[in-house]
Amino acid sequence: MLTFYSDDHHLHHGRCELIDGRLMPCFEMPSRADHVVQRVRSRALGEVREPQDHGRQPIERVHSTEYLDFFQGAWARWQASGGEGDILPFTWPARSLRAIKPTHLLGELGYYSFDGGAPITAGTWQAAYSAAQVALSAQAAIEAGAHSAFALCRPPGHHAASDVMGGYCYLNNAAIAAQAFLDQGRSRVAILDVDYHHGNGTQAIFYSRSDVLFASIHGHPEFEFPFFLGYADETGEGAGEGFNYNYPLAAGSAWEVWSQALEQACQRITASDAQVLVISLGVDTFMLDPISQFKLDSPDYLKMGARIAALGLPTLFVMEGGYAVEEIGVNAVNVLEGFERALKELHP
Ligand code: SP5
Ligand code: ZN
Repeated sequence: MLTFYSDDHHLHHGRCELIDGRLMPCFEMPSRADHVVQRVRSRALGEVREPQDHGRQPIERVHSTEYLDFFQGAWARWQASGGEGDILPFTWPARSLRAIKPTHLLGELGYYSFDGGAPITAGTWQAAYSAAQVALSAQAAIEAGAHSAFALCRPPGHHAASDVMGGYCYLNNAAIAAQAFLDQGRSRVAILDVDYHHGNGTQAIFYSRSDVLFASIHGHPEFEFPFFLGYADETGEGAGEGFNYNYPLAAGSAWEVWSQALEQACQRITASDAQVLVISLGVDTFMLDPISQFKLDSPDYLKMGARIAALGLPTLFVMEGGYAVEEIGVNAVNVLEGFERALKELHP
């Protein structure tokens, strides 16, 4: 399997996030992607390629121009106003307030975010832009005939909506790639989100559309971030009714329970007539993940990849979360190796 990867992710390194009332070093750190690319290389999964630059246009198919302009220009404005340290929002237009965009940078950041978990640093735009190009380059490889590809994106993307950042995410890499498939002639794409957290951004982007089926398996929003989306009764609206499926699971869920949700999601994908599959590949479902509460073990990721392969669709894997840094490479690459092994058994 081809991997696409850019060293530009190192340009994004937030200092801290608020966890359980304490400021902690950001769990979403550069060594995550470094471990994954090292594992890709040590397992000889296949060639690792630099992304090509597809420009801002395919990103604008998913994100609003105003949002992108704000994000791209935020650091220069911060510096010009004498700001030091990361740009972090602290006020949001929640119920009882008005969602009018302020002129102050921190007000505008509150307008364009849903939590304080997405710090903007000097290199955040460039890192996120390159991650989107990584996803688009892997998408292009599949459009050019590859059966699968791995977009080793960092920062991740699935919490980002059209004009909202949060949850370590700025640009929705999986959604951008899915939209590119549609723009290049595919009529339906399925996105399967296996990250521990609900892919609220991806769901929001495609919620009223029938050209993208979205299915997500995640910690129940009653107890887990992002708390305010991801219930099972969210099945799409308007033309999108029947094209959104959520599988919220209890804390402590291990493979036996998790794999039943996977089976249901896979059956929905098969029934959807999707021509291509995008996997939002988070491995924060791992038992030792420091911020998550599922109990998958490393060999389970091989089985996950095998079940995904049985769908028989061209498949783009897009890296999302996973914070057990020592094991993230093994777990992520296990999904890809399980996928490839199963393909060989299905089509020797
Ligand atoms: C892409 C992705 O996986 N984003 C996840 C963002 C999660 N941010 C909130 C983390 C809250 C962690 N609470 C953990 C409590 C441990 N005692
Ligand atoms: Zn996650």
